[in-house]
Amino acid sequence: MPETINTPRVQLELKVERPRLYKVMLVNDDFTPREFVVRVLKAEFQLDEGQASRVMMTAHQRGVCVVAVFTQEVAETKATTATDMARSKGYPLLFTTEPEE
Ligand code: TYC
Repeated sequence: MPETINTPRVQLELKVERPRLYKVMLVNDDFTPREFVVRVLKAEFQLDEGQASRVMMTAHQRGVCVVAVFTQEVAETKATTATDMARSKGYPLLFTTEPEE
């Protein structure tokens, strides 16, 4: 008897979920110069001058602004690198991360 006859078959259904995305948030403060905020946004988040200025002004006026969304590790690394850039110049500028709804 050939073994291939009546061999039980199992259908495996593989479901791949999209990774949850995380927002990088820019937090306003009273001390970091506007031009420095714009410089960090351009350097770490590849924003152009206009985009960086709008994000900076939104945080300045509303207290906080979403910069961009990434997977968790990329978001956390970019937020840390950008915050460290400011610390190295003595500014209190802060970037945080939070999961998207
Ligand atoms: N509020 C700062 C100032 O007036 C500028 C600033 C904008 C700082 C946005 C942080 O996330 C920020 N110099």
